[in-house]
Amino acid sequence: MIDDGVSMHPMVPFTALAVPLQSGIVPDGGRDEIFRSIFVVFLVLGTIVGVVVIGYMLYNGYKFRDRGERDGDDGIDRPELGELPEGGGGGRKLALSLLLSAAIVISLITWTYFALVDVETRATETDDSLNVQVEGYQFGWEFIYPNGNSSETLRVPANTTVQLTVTSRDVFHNFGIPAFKMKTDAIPGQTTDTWFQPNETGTYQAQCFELCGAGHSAMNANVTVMDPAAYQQWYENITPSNATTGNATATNASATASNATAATNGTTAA
Ligand SMILES: [Cu+2]
Repeated sequence: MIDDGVSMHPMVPFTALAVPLQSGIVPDGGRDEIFRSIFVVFLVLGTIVGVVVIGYMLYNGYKFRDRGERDGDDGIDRPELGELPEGGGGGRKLALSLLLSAAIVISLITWTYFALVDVETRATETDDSLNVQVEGYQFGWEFIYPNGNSSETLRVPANTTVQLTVTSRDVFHNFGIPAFKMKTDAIPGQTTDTWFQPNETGTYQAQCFELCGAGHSAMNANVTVMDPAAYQQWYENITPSNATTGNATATNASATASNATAATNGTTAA
């Protein structure tokens, strides 16, 4: 596959761009996994570079230390005050260190670029992902699903890319779910696209990240990541009136009960 891309194909630049995305070199998965990979790679490389640089500095500091009377005993030619260093090997050390740093920095930039391109582009891809509209208002969030129903709790199936179209009904807000490393503007009259991919079921917190008024600090919403089968069942059973509670059976049952009571009362009165 890689060979095909590099041979005489007219689309070589694009194929070449796609290769790092599919090869597994660039992290895949949820945004949290991608950002964690970037953090770990930078941490490890930074630690290695730091250890090498500081280690080499300490080694030279020790090797060329001032030994007073005993200078010269160990056969090391120490620099004298005012003497210019002669350098070794016609600048080979300098060239090597420049080349190494350039290689490390360029590969890091390229790798990070492709990891972030994936984060950016997945917001607009339309595959079998779930699309939810998010509307912010003073002070809360409403989540509108493809079937037109809405809820105050964002319910999503696990292991699915969830694409969000975010907007606001009144002032500037900012919708974010820290657990999924996702945060985007909610601006009236505009929409912003973003995505996240939850992999574990559970309840997470979404909140507003832009000071929008007196109720800003309480502008939270629960994000419930459900087992896909349970999600499907919930999704198929919600109706616009009871979507908020997320408990279709209970609401229908109580509605039926009150209707029955009304009917009975009616009969008695007549
Ligand atoms: Cu807000």
